[in-house]
Amino acid sequence: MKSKNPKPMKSILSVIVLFFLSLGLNADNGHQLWLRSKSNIPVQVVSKRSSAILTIARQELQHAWQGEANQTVVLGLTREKQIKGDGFRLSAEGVHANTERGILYGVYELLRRQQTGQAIRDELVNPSWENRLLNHWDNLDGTVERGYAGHSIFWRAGNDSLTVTPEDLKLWEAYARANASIGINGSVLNNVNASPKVLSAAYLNRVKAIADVLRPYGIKTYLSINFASPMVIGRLSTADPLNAEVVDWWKNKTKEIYTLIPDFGGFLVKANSEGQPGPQDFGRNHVDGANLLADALNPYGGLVMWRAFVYNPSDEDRAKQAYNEFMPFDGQFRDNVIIQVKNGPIDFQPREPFSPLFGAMKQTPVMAELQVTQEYLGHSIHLVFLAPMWEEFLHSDTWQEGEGSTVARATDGSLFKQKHTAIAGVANIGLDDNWCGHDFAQANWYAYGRQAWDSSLSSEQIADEWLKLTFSRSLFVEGDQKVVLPMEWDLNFLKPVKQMMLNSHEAAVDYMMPLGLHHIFAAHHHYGPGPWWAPKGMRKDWTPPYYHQADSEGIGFDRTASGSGAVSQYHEPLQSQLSSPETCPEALLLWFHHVSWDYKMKNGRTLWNELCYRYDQGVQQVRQFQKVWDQAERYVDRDRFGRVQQRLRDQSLNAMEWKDACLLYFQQYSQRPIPYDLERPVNNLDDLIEKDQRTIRAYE
Ligand code: GCV
Repeated sequence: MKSKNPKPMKSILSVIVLFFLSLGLNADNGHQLWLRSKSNIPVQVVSKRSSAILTIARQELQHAWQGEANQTVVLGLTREKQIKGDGFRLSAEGVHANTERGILYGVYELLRRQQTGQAIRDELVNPSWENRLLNHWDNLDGTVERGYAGHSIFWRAGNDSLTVTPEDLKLWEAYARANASIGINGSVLNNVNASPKVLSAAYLNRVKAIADVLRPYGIKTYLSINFASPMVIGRLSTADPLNAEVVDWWKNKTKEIYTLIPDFGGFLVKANSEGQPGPQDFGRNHVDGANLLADALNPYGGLVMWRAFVYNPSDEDRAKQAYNEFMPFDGQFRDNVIIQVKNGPIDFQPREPFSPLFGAMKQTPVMAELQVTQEYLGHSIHLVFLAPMWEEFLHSDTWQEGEGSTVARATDGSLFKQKHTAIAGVANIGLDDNWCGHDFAQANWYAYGRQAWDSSLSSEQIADEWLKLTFSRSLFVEGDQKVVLPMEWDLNFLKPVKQMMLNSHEAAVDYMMPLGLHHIFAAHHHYGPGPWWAPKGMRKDWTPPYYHQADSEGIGFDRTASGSGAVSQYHEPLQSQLSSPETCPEALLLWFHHVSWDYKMKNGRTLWNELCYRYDQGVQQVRQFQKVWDQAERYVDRDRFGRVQQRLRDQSLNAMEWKDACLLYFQQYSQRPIPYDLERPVNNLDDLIEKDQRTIRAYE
């Protein structure tokens, strides 16, 4: 029947349209990261020069300007001694820098300050490190080692693996823009477990295509190389770094790369580590290997980043090995070699002391390698904001040149004369719509860039900026989006969510490996607990019992003079401080000491009870995060809210597994009750072990 009155139909239709529109408002796949701001406010950008970088700087201002309408912003090149490298000067006039890259960074800083409500005044802003890199552990078949956000954005398998598509170009450009906005100026495009194929002509053409997209955003392209490449793709009979043919092969290959990519950054090398080839295979050493590549790169200004992540199944404590292997070479590397050292002496554990190589190698530039991807911190399921961990690390005092010789200062050129300085972060980026798998993992990409730019930034400031840039000041009620007063948003969303982020790393340490425990995760995937894992015949230094050393007396790795002696690698007075359980920070107690179950902690509890309380506290914190997030629902679009809510539920379940697994397993040794005021385990140890073994079987 025809409606007598067409109006209701029209209004039904408009309601349907509105409904879908509001669904649209609520659909946020997170792809825009922290670069959401758009504005119609006109701005007059004045620049005497024009170039690809300056065009981007201008467009960014026009796209997101939030200052006075029609204000003039001057972008100018200058020659000011106080401005270092990519630094810039902000003023009421605009941005001045010694390089175009500096101008671009200044523009992003200006816009960030507008968007986050920070003051813009005359200021000189210099970066902490000259080279601020992301390391991608991306394989040429598109998989990403320790990647939890989908396949590689650079590589893929299949017939079109080397075809550069318009989608590739668009994605690479969005990636470059995000990096530039936080000051990252270098990308290593492939895994350190490197395929030699990346140096073949076909792959180098793709590298060139990527480099061409990254360049206007000030980003240099680097490659991880396989030390045996001259044998595998060059068909030489050796890769001996002192062999003349090998030397020539690297010179020619380097020339080929620079012909395609004149601003190529250099090579990252994992050599003689975890089965990768290296100079030791030919009776040579790290200096021979690194200097070979350094000489090939030197004419073009390229760098070698030579990793110190080395360890063997010897009797020597793994935590001591990199120091023992590299210290004798101090001062022997070319000045375009930088030794890349993971933050801790073992391997990106939830908490480690800093590697003793920082500050100790005084005549060789050393750079830190941080892990942005959460290999040991809950993959892209757990919400763990890593800035506090990196802040703690960068501000750790090595004492190598007296008090205040922080890791940051020992690597940024302010303590030692270094021709080049750098820092690297292992990326957490993949093809997932939101780039990082977890919407809050974007904050770790952001934080890495910001801390690499300015090591003095606090985690609090970084979390504040990221939240303001990533979530809009809105209320989402029944699909309808309304702008809210800043005060309301600050109080109900910003404050609690920021606090959750700031507490999240310590919470993860507590429910995974508190008080200095380390390396007790499940084999292969490194996601859940596995303190029991020690199959017959397995290398001891790959098994958790090697690290926790639990027995009927107590728990922890004795690294004092009566144990492995690893404390001796630290400078006084730190060495003495770490040597005694009374003065060792409790957060690192079981890293350096084997202590009895009844050892009295500073708060009066026994070690066993404290361990129980810590595990419990970690779990309770995550339960609390769930409450914080659920209360934030009104202020977040439905998509992102739902994704984070689901992950927090999974995190809670996993945190409980960690707690139950570790406490029930260690209880077999401690023979003491879990304090009765704590929640009882909800999992059986046998079930957890069986579950772990099933997963391991799936890997093997
Ligand atoms: C890229 C750990 C990781 C490996 C990684 C290695 C490294 O062992 O589990 O996946 O390999 O560190 O940093 O080289």
